[in-house]
Amino acid sequence: MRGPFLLLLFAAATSAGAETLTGRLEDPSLRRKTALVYVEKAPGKFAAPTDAAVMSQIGNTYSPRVLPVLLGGKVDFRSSDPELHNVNARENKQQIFNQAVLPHQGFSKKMDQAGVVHLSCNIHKEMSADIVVLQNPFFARPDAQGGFTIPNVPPGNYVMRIFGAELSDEQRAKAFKVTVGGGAPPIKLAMLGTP
Ligand SMILES: [Cu+2]
Repeated sequence: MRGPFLLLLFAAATSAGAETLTGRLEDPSLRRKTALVYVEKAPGKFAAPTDAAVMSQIGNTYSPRVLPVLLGGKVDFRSSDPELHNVNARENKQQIFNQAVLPHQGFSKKMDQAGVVHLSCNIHKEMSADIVVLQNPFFARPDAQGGFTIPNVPPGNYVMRIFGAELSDEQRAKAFKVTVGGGAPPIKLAMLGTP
């Protein structure tokens, strides 16, 4: 009884026909600097988790340095510091909001536009972070060897992108064309085309 029952449970947890996307960053410099790999756009709408993601201000730094959130998701900005901060949020050089954060206080914002939101603090120039607002949940943080695994991706052709604070504009803008399913091999991401 036990074996077949578990198998059924497993099948129900995966969407029909979905594949596991596995891949690797080939260039050593990409491996060092990439915090996030993600599918730019996938068909369908994806509900954001109801729980807010958290961006902390602690010891005059933002933590985490790169925060992925799903479009429509909420971010709680929270300060653990005894001094005043603010959150100056810009996307494509346009200011989205700029809000003061009193010591040990915070506020929430809904992220309703896909893209990279850069955060700074006007009081502490060293404070810097990015929120990557994603259209779909197909993203991963690569491991130290550059490997990544994204489960439950519907078969198809996609554009993948990479993000990291230290990546160049060219690296951030690079569109990696990938195929998922149909026996396609693991994905290799390299700046000079896929080998
Ligand atoms: Cu500050």
